[in-house]
Amino acid sequence: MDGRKDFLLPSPCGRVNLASNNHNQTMSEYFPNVPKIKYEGAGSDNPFAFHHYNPDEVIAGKTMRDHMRFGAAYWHCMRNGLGDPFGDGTAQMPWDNGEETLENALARVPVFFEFLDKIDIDYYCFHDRDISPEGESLSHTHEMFHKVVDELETYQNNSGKKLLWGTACLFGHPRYAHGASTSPSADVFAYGASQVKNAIDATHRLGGPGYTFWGGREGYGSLINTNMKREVDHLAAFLHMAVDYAKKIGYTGQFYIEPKPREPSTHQYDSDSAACLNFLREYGLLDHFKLNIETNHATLAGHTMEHELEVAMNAGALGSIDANRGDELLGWDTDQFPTNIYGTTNVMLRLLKMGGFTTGGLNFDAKRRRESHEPEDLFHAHIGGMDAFARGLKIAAKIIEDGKFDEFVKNRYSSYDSGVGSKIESGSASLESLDRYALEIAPPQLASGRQERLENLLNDYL
Ligand code: XLS
Ligand code: NI
Ligand code: NI
Repeated sequence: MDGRKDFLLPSPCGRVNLASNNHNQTMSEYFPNVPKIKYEGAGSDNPFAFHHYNPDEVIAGKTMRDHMRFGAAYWHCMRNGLGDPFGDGTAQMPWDNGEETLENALARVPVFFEFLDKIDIDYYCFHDRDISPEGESLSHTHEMFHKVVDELETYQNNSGKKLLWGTACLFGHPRYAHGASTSPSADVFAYGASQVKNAIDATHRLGGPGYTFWGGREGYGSLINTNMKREVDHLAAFLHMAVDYAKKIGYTGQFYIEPKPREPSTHQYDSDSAACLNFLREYGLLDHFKLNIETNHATLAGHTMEHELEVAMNAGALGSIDANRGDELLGWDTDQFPTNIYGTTNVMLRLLKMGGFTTGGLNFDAKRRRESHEPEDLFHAHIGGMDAFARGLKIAAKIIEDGKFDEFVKNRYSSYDSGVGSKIESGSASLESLDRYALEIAPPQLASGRQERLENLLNDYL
């Protein structure tokens, strides 16, 4: 352990270790070496160009821009210093003086909007504590928050950029060590409620079509000191309050829950799509919530992303996507940019079949590697993710158009389309009627699942 210092896990909201702490500069351009990123086609070798994402190209009846509804994460782009459990942040942010002040918070806004403009991303997402710091009191915190929201509103109006969803950071501050709505302290619950009220106000004001709950610390470290039933009841009460408040102020945006099984908690109550749906049903919340599914969280839950998407879709509850990927060799939320075409194809296949997003989008909840510390790396990272999804979209559209997989799967279940199968599906069969039927037929003959043949076919499209 020599030479290794104690560390705090870098928080995705509001805690930055800056490698370079130059004082705020009044610059008109924060990324002077980066041009506006445009589509140049697959033949281009310009690293500052899209090679596949052509925003205005129409695929399967819609422009790529409208299919994707790409979002950038304020926390990763503006607040993630790229620290890790073993070392400080490395990210160069010459516009940021490292201070937790309103002035510094306001100074980040133009940087972020220049980034959105140059990368040609239409949407963004933020936690309250990404955009503004904790104050000396809760009211001071809210006051600074709404000042930065004013600034964001001005920049949105001047640029046409839009909020995809807002959220509150109920996991970074030490007061949330035991959770927020699941904290054993009712006062902490109240603080969390106050933050959420203000974050919903801000999301409403900024026209955000969605609001996300990621229960960062809504879980437990150990059951030895935990009343799980009370905690889950409290979580549900908290979400019901949010639903009631939205109704009261006329906020009609979509609420999302973002499943994640663990990290930072040992077990999080929103552990995967199925657990979230069960919780929402049990507490009468399913009409008010959809899911925001994140690829790396699916991996941590021991599922594929497509599994998580299908579970949500089958319940009519797929709302939005946090686009990233994990590292199969590491067991934590590495939040890497999505570069795996197989993965993006599988996501886009589901999205196309669902008929696309309504309120949601593909939010890059992703960060650069600690070694990619220069501002221009932000661009390379997002370009790669956008191109990977563009390729996934084109491949998925072709697969659906050809219909080969759909036909195979349809045929695989065709015994349910008529005869005894249709009676089973319509509910008119019983154990007794099936007993009589089974005794009369020859033993069932099975057809091959052809998994390998289909995997070969999928590879032919890539
Ligand atoms: C953390 C989550 C978080 C949410 C928003 O793992 O992905 O970033 O997306 O609170
Ligand atoms: Ni996320
Ligand atoms: Ni995550």
